[in-house]
Amino acid sequence: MDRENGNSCIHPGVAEFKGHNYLFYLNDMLVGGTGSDRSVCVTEFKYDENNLIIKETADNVAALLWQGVEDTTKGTPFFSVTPIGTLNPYEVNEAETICWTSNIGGAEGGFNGTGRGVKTKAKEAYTETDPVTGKEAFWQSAARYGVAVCDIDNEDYIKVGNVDFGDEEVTGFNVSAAAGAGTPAENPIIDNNGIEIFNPENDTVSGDLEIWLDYGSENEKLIGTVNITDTGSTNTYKDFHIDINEQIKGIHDVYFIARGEENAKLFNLDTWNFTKKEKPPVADNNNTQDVTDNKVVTDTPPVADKTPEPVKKQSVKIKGKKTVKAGKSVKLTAKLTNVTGKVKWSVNKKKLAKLTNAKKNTVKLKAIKAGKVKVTAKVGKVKGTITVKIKK
Ligand SMILES: [Ca+2]
Ligand SMILES: [Ca+2]
Repeated sequence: MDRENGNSCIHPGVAEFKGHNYLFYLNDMLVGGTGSDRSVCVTEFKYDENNLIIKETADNVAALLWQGVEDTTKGTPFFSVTPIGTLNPYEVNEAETICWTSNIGGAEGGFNGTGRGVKTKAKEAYTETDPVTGKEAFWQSAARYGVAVCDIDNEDYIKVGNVDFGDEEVTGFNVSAAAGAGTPAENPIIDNNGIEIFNPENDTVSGDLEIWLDYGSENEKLIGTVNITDTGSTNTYKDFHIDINEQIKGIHDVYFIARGEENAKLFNLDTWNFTKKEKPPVADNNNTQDVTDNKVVTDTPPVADKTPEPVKKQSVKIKGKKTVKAGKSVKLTAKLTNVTGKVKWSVNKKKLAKLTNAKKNTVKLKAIKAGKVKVTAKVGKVKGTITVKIKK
């Protein structure tokens, strides 16, 4: 890949997971990001026959725009990866498991002061003398005590992708959170623009955490709100619980949206999990046998398993860049879930854009004139659409 946004210090690392190779690195693409205020990124890569990393080209770079960011303030696309698994919501999940974070109201500010989205920090401060340098070192604290989410402003949200609820009666939600009494900072650090620099140790003021399924889609649903109150301090974590009574099926994106006072940090989050109604154990009638006169008599005749096959959710989703300049092309990919067959592509305004090079699951959209076009991918009766904006 090319250097992103001129960033020179990306601390990269590679990992192989489930047969995929991933590069983790840092860039400063987010609002308020600078050479030293960086965000973590991940992209998938492949090796060639000589075990060298194949460089990404403009064609196979999938922009992250479909992840919910309509524009990048710094102009260049950035990367995402296709999910290869699902998250179990009934296990205790770290709140710092984040697919995406931003602010639904678009509050800006970044590193200094109120920012779009959340940050993470070591859950507890901890220092010890480094045996090599003899100096006080604090960097082990996250490894020892874990990580918490901080810098949570009004309307900041955390998106957690591909959460598989199965088909369960969801009974509740637990979250480990911390909030203080909102005591003003004793020695705030003010930057050159007069803005208070964010200090993760400053006090928080309490607030609400809303739990949404598929926020922003036509199926969005608020399933509960946790009122997070003063736990004694901004670093004292306590468990909060709310009851939920919802039958939730299948895979959803979960959004945690913070609500509360403006211009304040509301609370910190450590872990969360949903609870579900335990299903009664299935009575095993078929193996009860009486032996009479050498004949095997079953108490109850074996019953054919009449449980219908669960209906699998079918979908066609189109992924790709949502903005393109007239004269340029963009590659769109149809992601099929539980459907098979040929993808039929169509575009609603043929004067503005045309579709070429249709392959198995991809098509090239050639932008002709400025405007908005809707592209549809249809497989049998299941279809998905994407709106692409063509700029002059
Ligand atoms: Ca924030
Ligand atoms: Ca945590």
